[in-house]
Amino acid sequence: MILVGLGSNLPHPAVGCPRRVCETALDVLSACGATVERLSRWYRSSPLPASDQPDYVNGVAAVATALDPAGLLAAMHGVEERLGRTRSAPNAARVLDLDLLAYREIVRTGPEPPLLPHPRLAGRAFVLLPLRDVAPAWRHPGTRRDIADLIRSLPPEQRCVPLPR
Ligand code: PH2
Ligand code: MG
Ligand code: MG
Repeated sequence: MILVGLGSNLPHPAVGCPRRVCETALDVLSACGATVERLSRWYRSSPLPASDQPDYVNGVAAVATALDPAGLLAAMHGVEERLGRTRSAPNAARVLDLDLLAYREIVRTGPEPPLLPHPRLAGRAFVLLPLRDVAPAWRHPGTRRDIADLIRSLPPEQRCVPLPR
């Protein structure tokens, strides 16, 4: 399973609202060599850490690709750039964020990106809830904890609710 996380909390001037940005990102990513095999529901989530930024739209896609992890990450950065992402401060509001969450069973802790699985995946409802939609039997390749267990361990205060289809 190769899993990509999507997030947006700013509109794109031409593409539209955050949800449209995420949907468009998947079309562009498919054209760049990673085709979408399964897609979660879209979720509305409060920014983490809590701030007065707009809510995010988040989702997770399972993709099929011949690219290796570094190649896929480069393609994802290309999609972010095509959709007008400018990199400012960490956790700043953004038009599009694509994160490589997991690449099959690979565990990689450095030195170069991508770190796999994504190092902050476990504590985030906006990753784990959509991840369960696409891969309900998924296990963290490093810790071997399954998705249900990870979701049970989430702190209760993270708001993350599915949007109507
Ligand atoms: N991404 C972040 C930081 N905080 N919060 C939510 N709800 N959704 C995100 O995608 C998100 C975030 C950094 O990538
Ligand atoms: Mg991110
Ligand atoms: Mg990112």
